[in-house]
Amino acid sequence: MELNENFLWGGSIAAHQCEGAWNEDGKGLAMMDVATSGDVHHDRLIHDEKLPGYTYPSETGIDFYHRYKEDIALFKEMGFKTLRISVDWSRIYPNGDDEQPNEKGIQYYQNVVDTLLENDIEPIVTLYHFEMPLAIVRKYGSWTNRKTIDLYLRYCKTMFEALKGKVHYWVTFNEMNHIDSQMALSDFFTYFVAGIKYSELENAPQTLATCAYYMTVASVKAVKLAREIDADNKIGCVFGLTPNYPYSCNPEDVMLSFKRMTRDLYQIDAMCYGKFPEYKLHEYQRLGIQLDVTEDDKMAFKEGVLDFLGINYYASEVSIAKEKEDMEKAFFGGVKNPYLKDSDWGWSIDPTGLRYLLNFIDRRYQLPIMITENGLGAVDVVSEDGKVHDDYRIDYLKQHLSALKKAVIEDDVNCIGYLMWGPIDLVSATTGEMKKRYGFIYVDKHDDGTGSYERMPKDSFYWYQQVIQTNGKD
Ligand code: BGP
Repeated sequence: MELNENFLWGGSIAAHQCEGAWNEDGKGLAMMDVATSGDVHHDRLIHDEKLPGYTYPSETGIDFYHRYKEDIALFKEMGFKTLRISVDWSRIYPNGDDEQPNEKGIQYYQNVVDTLLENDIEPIVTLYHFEMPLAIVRKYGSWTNRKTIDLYLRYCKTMFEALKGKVHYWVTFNEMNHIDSQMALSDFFTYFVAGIKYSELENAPQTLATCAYYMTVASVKAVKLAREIDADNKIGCVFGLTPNYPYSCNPEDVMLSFKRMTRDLYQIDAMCYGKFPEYKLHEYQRLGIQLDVTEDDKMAFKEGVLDFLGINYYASEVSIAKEKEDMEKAFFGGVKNPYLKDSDWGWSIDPTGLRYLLNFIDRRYQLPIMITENGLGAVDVVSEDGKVHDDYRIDYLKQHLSALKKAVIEDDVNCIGYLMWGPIDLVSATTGEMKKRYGFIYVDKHDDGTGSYERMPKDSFYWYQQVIQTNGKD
């Protein structure tokens, strides 16, 4: 069994987790620049500015900003057909509302994209991967303010024009659904997406709904803009999705599970069906939440239907209506699935969940799907022979690829690509740690920022090379 020859094999990285160079070449402060490394509970701490005495892992990242050529050469060696990168908005408009974009920031992304193209690697560019200029949060109140849509569109326009003819795959947002998903009800997830802390909100339901709505409008407007600038552009939006299972066949469990599984699909509905869904507007009405829906927005939904859907898949969840006290809680909410093992960070490992999710999304939207993230965060040890033997990672990825192939070949799901998350070790988004590693390529950097930053292929590097060469043949 193998996939077709146009299948997009590759990986995904994000600017704030790899670039470093946080204050070089005119860059401003972005939201994630003020997130520290994790505390004992593996949650990152967020401040309003950088404070002395804390470690801010995004400051140095893995130094991709200076080493991108070397890293892209390694991706090429693995045979990557594509690499998904993100643009750090604060490199382009350091204060969010600057009169002119920062030319050095633009130049850097042009250089990265040129290097990818020279290596026959198709760039996929995410415009918003938690890297909004902090100044927009402070001055305009982030996505609670309609003005942020204009600032975002101006930034998108700058990038669409700067990379015109070179980049044909764009992603408007990464995981905006976490503003209002099961997972979002923590400071870190709402901060991640919109730079606001859930626990500090006076009227959280209203604020989160407003942010979610304005981001959705911003996305559909960006889709239209991208097409106007280059008709060959294909534009997607990436969602972080976790399939939800009922703990039992008790209809109460099934109902709760269905509610959770579909809770944050309204944004995807809005982007795929050409209108913001009535069921969500009715729900808001019932809850006394007011949305400022304009005629212009309604037109934007019609004109901004996505070309493809990106899915980040890591784990599944389990719901039970009447939770017993002794039940073990799961990382992503709900209770632990007794049939599944967890990663070292408590994320359930569920390859079948990937097949299930692919089927679910394919049948609901019938749009091309790209798996834009999937991978295993693990502690890697450099052995006495100086190598990393990460057979656990190979095993994880093998199982997930097998599930993906079943979805494509046996279930006829229209999946056009698989991008492994973190093909090179990165700063972890949720914990800020370096010890949570995903890569095919080891980076010699430790949690305190020390290390040579040298790169070294792990065993999985050669395994993935083989996968790509054979188009995923068993
Ligand atoms: C996704 C994010 C990524 C990435 C991944 C793994 O939600 O889009 O940025 O980091 O999760 O998370 P972590 O790095 O915390 O293990």
